[in-house]
Parts: sequence; C-alpha cells; structure tokens
Amino acid sequence: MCAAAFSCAVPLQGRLTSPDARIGGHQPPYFGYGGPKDDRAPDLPLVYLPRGLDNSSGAQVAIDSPHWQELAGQLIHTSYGAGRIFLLLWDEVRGQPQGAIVPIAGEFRSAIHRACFHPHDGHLYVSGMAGWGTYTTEDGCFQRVRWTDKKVPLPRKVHVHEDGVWIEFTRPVRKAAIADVSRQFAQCWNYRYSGAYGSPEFSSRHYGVPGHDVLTISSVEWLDHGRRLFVAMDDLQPVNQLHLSLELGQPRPLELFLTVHALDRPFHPRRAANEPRITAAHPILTDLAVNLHKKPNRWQKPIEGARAITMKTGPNLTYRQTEIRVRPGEPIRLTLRNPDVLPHNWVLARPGTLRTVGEAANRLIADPRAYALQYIPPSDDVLVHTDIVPPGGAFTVYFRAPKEPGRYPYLCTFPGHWMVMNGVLIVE
Ligand SMILES: [Cu+2]
Repeated sequence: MCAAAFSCAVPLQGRLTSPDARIGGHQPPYFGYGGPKDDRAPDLPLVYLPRGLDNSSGAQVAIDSPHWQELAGQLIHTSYGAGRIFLLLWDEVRGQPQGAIVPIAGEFRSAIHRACFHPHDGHLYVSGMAGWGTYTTEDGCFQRVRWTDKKVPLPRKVHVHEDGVWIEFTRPVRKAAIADVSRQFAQCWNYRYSGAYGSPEFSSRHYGVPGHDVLTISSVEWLDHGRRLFVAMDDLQPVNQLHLSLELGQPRPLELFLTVHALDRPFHPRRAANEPRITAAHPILTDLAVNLHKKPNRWQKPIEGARAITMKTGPNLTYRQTEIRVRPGEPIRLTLRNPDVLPHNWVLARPGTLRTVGEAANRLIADPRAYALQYIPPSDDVLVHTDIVPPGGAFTVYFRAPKEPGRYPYLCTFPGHWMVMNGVLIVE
C-alpha cells in the first residue's frame, strides 16, 4: 500500500488488468522510491487520492452486508492518515479499470486501517492504532459504523464518457435540487509519475504548470426518476484526478474524486459528433515521454553581433508584436518573454504554412511526446523555434534570418493557440 507525500494511489490488488487495457500490464506503478522502471508504462492504479483527502492509506474491504445492500460489490477504503472512510467505486472502460473515491460520514479517533463487516449484525467495524503520520488524536480505537437508513442519496456506480460522467445513486435525487447548474463544480489535475516521493498537483492542460483546471458543466441531466444523473462536460480528457462537487439538496455537497484513465464513447452520440474529437495522451505516458524524448533546443548557440529582438506575449493568446522586419540572412537573437498566465512558444515557419503547422500542432495533444517535443510538430516547414516558455519565463534563440525575401509566419504551437496567436516575420 502506498503512502506518498502528496498523493496516494490505490493499486489493483488481486485483480489483473484485462488484456484489452492499452497501458501497462507488466509491473506495479513505482511511484516514489525506485521510480519508473524500464521506461515502460506500469499497471495503472485503480484510483488516485489527493493528499488533502488521504495522506496515508489504510486498507479496503468489500461491501458485503444486508444493511449495505445498495452498495454491494463496491469497496470501503480506510484512511490511516485522516481517520476517515471512503466509498471506492469501481468503473471500467474497454477493460481498463478505474475508480472514484467518495468521502462518507465518519470521523475516527485513531488511525484506522483495518475494517470488517460483522457476520451477525452486518455493521462495519474499524480498528485503528496511531504510530506516526496521522492527523488523528488517540493511540487506538475500535469503532462501529452503522447504516442508519437516512434518506441520503449515495453514489453506487460511476461511468466516465467522452462527454461527461454518469452517476447512479442508492436513492433518488430530487429534480429540483439540481435545477441550478451554476451551483455544480468540476475541476481536474494530474500528478507527476517519477521517482520523487509524491507529486505536486499540475494543470492537465498546461504540462508542468502547478494548479488545477476548472471544467465547464453544461448540464446535469435527471434520469430514471432521479436514480441516475449525467453530468455533461465537453472538455473531458484522461486525467489523474477529476473532482466533482455536486449540490444535491443535502446539507453538504457530494464530493467525488475520480481517476480517468479512459473515456467511454459519448453518452449523447449525436451531440458529440458535431466536431471531431482528439483524445489527449494519458498523463503517465506523457511523463515517460518527457524523460525519453526531451532534447536540448538547437538554436541556443550564441551568434556574435546578432540583433536583439524581444518578443512578448500579451493577454488572450496574443504576441505584442505581430510583425517583425529583418534583412536577408541577418543574425538574430530572439527572446520570447512570457508575462502571461499560460505557457507559450514562438515558432517560425516557411511562407504559406501557418495553417499546416498550426493544425499539426493541435493534433499533437494525442501524442504522449507532445511536451517533450515542445509542441513542435515534426515538419520541414518549421524553421526555428523556442522551447515552451512557462508563465513568467523567457527563452532565447539565435538564428540567421532566411535569405529569401518573403513573409514568414510565426505562431505559438501550444495546442489551440495558433489561430489567434501568430504574426509575420518579413524578410525585406
Ligand atoms: Cu501560446
């Protein structure tokens, strides 16, 4: 059982990943000590847990009790560190297991780790013993969790589609409770797969940038008389952690922490078919590719007497300068400064290839090597480029301007930026 410093992963115990699974299949995930082995993707954990929820895991117990009938077949996960229990819901997409963690009622006096359903009274009993690394207050505890049959809808199944997440409940959710979609919230983030002990939380859209990405919930659909809800989100991608906070008319919102290794076909095929969809590479493959494929930038060797040009990014995907004039063959020292809040790069391309290079860059999100390649599509049309510059950073390249006079487009190839974030280098 892992107990990483910044995130926890629940490994798949006693259940093998099916042969259909596209990632891993040869080793457990070596988060922390030892780190990734053989540059190959490991078996994926069933679910990740943010450190704030569970800094040190206890164990899991299969739900097998007449009182807990509604949740039969799912798991209870205990947190040694937080002294809490969670529902652990099993999902599977094309043979790839994945899951969701749902905090449920119960705060325990000591660091609980073992749990068991009593064969006679059907209640859940937990035992705890604090050694180190727990936020609980007492040396030991032995406590009972009773199913009280309060009319609280608890999620019993989840399934992730390309266009949203479907949740099935033990009791109907009132229709009126979900009427205001603006009260529902979704965000996501990734962890870094490395030899480090734990990981910070990173944006899933901007590799290497710490933080979370907020997702837009376009609707919450009330299905099967409230037994199921479909939370529609258009920009869902594989992520280590998807957090849903749903107001269902209860005193507290329902919190779900899902791990999305794979997405099933759209729940609403027609709606989703309007635009071709590109599914992003799995975060763990991107982490491995960064180690394997990252190369130093070719244009860092200083050229003496080069003319200094500073290119600055602006707000809303822009360069401050949309035109630069140079002489044929002129030596240039170009610095991209990025005071913006998003990562950007600067890529010079052959005349007439703005769209070709830009569209190739957009398709790169499906390629695990995208960040390792600095989002530069492998193409002869690319003449010079900086690396991806993080918010607040700068990057300098040295090159000679093309000898042929003409209009050479430049663009940011971070996926989705090029259509507005471009300009022209004019060789006079
Ligand atoms: Cu950009």
